[in-house]
Amino acid sequence: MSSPDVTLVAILVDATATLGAVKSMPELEQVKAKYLGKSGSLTEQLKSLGKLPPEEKKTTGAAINEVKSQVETLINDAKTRIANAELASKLAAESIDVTLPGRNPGIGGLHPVTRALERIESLFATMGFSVADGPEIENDYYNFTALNTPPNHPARSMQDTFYLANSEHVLRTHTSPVQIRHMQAQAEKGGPPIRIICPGRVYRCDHDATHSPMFHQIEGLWVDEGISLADLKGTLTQFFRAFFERDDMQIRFRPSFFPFVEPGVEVDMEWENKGGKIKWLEIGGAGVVHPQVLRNGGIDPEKYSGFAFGMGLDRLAMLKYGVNDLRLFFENDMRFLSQFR
Ligand code: 2NL
Repeated sequence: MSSPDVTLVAILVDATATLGAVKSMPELEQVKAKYLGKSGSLTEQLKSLGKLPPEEKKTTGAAINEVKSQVETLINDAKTRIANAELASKLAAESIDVTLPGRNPGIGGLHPVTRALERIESLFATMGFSVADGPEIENDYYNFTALNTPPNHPARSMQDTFYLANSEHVLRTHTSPVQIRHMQAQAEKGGPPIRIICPGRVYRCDHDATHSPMFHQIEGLWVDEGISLADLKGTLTQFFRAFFERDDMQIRFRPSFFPFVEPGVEVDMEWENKGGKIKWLEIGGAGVVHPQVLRNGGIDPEKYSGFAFGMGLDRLAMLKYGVNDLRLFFENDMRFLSQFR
């Protein structure tokens, strides 16, 4: 066996090199055990002290302890170095580059039909109309009977109307039932004046390029003493000119028939197509509210009269924003919708 001094120097040289190269905490623990563990080289040195003659114990013991404390210092240095390196790499991995542009949260925008609706609502508001709504599932009475629709009318057929399984309820085919309900509620509160528009989803058994089983309608109703067809013509002409921003737009009223009005009219507007040709475009229906419909709404037709109208909201949005296929409104394709943001 070599002298303790030579061995101690060898241990110190070895520890300096090994601990200088250690890269991780687990590795450091292993290296530490190699020198200071239960059977580590320095521990073995201390154990062998007992075999030495008493006069050598003191100096050799002091030498071993000196090396031991140097190895401990090396271990602490390595620990600090590894901890710093681990922290640095963790910080690098988690670093936030505050100069990067922010993530776009995609704030979205209003659907073109909603945009058209908000525009229509605010235009009618300037003429004193408020907005009313009601249930999309209606009973036969409010959807048909109260509107003077005869029992055998084709609109009542299952070909045209979605019936619920109980066959008493339907998906409303127009928003007129909202107006009946509103007249009844208003009758309880002393009757007219009534000036409302009723926008909303309506449903019909129809599906092709120009028809969707669900679409949007907007109806309007003005009931008071002395309201006539002249008020209807003025109100709708004013509305269409404002909506399409065409002060000289011509609106035409053609005699027509709907069970809930008398007289009834079809409303056409002047429209310039792509070739620059002026055409008449049918845009809605209207009329003077039938006396029986007023009675069904709890209103005395001897005292009051009114006009009502209905038009397709989707169609108005298509014309306003130049959309040529109704189905685009309901497919929710972002390539289409994002054009309206
Ligand atoms: C159309 C036809 C119309 C009405 C709707 C109505 C409502 C009540 C009383 C009387 Cl409560 N009339 N609404 C009147 C005439 C025509 O709509 O072609 N819509 C797109």
